[in-house]
Amino acid sequence: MLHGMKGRKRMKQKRIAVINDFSGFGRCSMMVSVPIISAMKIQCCGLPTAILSNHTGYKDFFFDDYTDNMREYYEKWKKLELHFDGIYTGFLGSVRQVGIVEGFIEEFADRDTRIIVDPVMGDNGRRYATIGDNLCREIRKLLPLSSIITPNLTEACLLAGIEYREIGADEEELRALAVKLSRCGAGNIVITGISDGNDICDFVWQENGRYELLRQPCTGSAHAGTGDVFASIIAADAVNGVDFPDSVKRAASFVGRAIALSDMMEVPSQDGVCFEEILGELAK
Ligand code: PXL
Repeated sequence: MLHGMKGRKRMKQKRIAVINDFSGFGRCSMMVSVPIISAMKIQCCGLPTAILSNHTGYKDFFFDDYTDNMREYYEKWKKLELHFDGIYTGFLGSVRQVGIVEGFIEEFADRDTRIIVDPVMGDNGRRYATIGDNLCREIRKLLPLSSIITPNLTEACLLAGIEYREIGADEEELRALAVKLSRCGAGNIVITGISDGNDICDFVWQENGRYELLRQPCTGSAHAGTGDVFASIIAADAVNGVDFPDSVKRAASFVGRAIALSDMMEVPSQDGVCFEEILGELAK
């Protein structure tokens, strides 16, 4: 054991700042990112955007907007002279938070910092309860700063400013959508969770214009928080230097298995996926 530790000591551990809400119950956002990114041997540091008792998919929730505290909070990180190999942004609780995130990136990112933007705005063609028109428009401003974005189809349409419809796995339509997002400044793009018959597909667009549609059999029912599980794996892999399409395959496979297990264990769809059961696999 000592020998192994000695070897590890020489390798510098990577560090990701996660800018996301803290929803105490429901297996999403920070509660998902911290265990997953940590399991992948990266130090995870959290800047909360809001504190919720449970996510907004439940009928009722406590919501404490953290906008007014965020700058003062991260100024202390500046004093600590922290550096991040990755900055991963998720759920934003107010329009002003977009400017705060831009400020954070300006302060903490250098040329090598990977910026993962998960534009958390909605699902199944509908926006989440707290996401208004202005916030939608504002979130677009983060695209030019991104190395990777991870929208689902609903979010990709909202970002591109087009009407949501079930495109399915039409590669030409998905390519056109990715081109639009790329023209808005996005780096690598993965449009996640596209339903096609009995399959779930992810459309992967790389900055160099290469694209592919990845497909796997649907393993079970839709659960909350799967986008957060997915994006956390993508963020950790990105700072670990994993090839983007390989990373998407790994994230999709992990989420697929977590969904299957959640159905087997009868986890209610709102309560997220019981990823804890297989978290150890990500450490390998
Ligand atoms: O999983 C996305 C998400 C994150 N954070 C909050 C949410 C949701 C989805 O409903 O409500 C607060």
